[in-house]
Amino acid sequence: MKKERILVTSALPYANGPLHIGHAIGAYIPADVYTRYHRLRGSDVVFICGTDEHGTPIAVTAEQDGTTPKKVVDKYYKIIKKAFSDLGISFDNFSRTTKELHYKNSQEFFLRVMEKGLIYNKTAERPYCSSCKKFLPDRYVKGTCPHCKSKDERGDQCEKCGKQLEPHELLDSYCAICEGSPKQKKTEHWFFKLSEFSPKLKEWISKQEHWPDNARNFSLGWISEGLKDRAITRDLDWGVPVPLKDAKGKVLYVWFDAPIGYISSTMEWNSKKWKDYWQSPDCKIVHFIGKDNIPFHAIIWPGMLMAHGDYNLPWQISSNEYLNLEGQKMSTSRGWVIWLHDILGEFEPDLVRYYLLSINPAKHDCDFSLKEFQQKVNSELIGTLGNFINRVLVFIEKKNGGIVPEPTEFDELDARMLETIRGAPGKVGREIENFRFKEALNALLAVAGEGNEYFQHKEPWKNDKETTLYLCANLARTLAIIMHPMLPFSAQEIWKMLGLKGKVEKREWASAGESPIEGGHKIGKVKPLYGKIEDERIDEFGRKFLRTEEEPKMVKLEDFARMDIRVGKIKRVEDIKGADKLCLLKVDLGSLGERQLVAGIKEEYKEKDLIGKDVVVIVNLEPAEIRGHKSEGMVLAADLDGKAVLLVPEKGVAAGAKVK
Ligand code: B3M
Ligand code: ZN
Repeated sequence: MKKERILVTSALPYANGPLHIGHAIGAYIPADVYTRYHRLRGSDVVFICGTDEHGTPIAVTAEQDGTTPKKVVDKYYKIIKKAFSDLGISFDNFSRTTKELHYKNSQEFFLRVMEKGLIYNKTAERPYCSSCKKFLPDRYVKGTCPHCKSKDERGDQCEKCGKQLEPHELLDSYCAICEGSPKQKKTEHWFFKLSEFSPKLKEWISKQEHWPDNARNFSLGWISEGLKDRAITRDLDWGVPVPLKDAKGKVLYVWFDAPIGYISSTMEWNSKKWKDYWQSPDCKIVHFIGKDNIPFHAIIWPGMLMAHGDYNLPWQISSNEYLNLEGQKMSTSRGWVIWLHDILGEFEPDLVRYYLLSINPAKHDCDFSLKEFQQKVNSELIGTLGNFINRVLVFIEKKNGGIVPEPTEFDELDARMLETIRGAPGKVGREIENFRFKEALNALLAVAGEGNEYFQHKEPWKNDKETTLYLCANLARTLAIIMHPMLPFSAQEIWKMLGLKGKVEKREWASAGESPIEGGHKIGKVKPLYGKIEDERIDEFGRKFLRTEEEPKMVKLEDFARMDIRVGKIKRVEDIKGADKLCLLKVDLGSLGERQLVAGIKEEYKEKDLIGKDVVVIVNLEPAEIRGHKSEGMVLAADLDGKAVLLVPEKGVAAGAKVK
């Protein structure tokens, strides 16, 4: 049979920051599962990616950090590449769009489409910042989204409602660098005649019945609104230069060059074979992306490819919905995010892959919660899969000297177990082939669950153990193969513990349905597959990496000025009976006299350390009664992991001195 030929791509991440868990499950883990599966199937599959290093995302980051775009991309290319490798994302090639080959490809692509009369130039008005002395394309300009009225959105796309934007559409726009208000100024740009492709794209997309609803419905909806020509150049000095004499200071729009990066990365992988994937009509190109990238991959990119004419159109576009974090939208600017390097620094990659796949937001937005991560890993992954493997292998090691016994006769349960082994690759494989990754994980767990039940019913500690252990050892091997796409690290661990040679990834998928481990086979050294995630570990992780505070609310200077804050000297300390945390302070506030305050510092400070200490007190807080004691103000303290640390003036000042 002819091998299936597939090119898998994952969206090229912008090299302007590290990756977080939302990225990982959006476009990378599913693509990796799909690719690893097809490798085992013996498909002719190549997995391509790289960093997207152009455009205003990079240029703005560089300006804000006071550095150069080149330094930004060099830094994040390394960080991103490492995170992917730690997570086990098995790209065949991971390139960068700043490579020479890619500049050449993008410029040739542009010229080719222009020769065909599908790119034209026109003078247009664009926002210009006169204090920064530059045009403000895309993310250089911010303002209010005209659709959902969300504030401080970027000029290319609204994060809140997801709509594509043009910089001039923003309301109350301002320069992202100096916050000045831009003026409209004339400038020349080159436009791609996307409008011309409306009928062709519509017809083509209508035929893609195998596309998921999100990509297909969205695209058809967009086309029915009428496609407009798109400016594909920008006034910017960072990017692929427009290859025309009269286009000085202009670069290609990042969304024009980035998808061409898929082709460049494939060429870089193999300078001859790339054509088998991009030009041979039997190749299926599968793009894995996040949902905000649908318009580019389902419409604009196919339109560009139709215009160019020499390359295959995508076969499938698999995109995930958003991942929330503890019930809130993730936001990198607010720090409400879990970075991949942080979570991978603390937990094994397969635990992260497992949990993310188990909540895979294919159809709906999903929520990442640390407690659920802990609970699902402990009860499902360890409780079912890890438990089966450990139980069986420890039993073989302890009760049979590490040797898989020769089977005897098969009873009904044994025969059913043999069927489970035979059917397992089909059950999991079907789901992966249909891009149903969560379901594939569930099918895998169901097979492990059947193993547990079988072992329990057969009671090998009481009855004849031979056939049971023989079948269980073979089922463990089956599991190692069928879990490899999803949990590649622990699949290899099982392989080793089973005493099998080589790499599990070199096996054939269908062979997972066989039982080739024979009686007499010696297994390897057994150790627990995964360690349980204890409460302390997950709490500690949350404290360290999940900033729970909201963005500070702005107050006016007048509001602050209304507070009367003074330095006071602690004169006496009294206990409050029955209170663990509270004590009573008598504080000298100079001209305001002595005041009594209730303070929550009993656990942290002893009486003798407090007497004579200068502290900072809000003195015009409305008096309150706490535990039967009057409190006329508040002592200020900083929070150190839930413990109070008193604020004290850096030098001696008189009691009653104002804080301003
Ligand atoms: N860099 C957008 C993103 O990271 C963009 C994807 C390009 S894929 C060709 O969300
Ligand atoms: Zn400015």
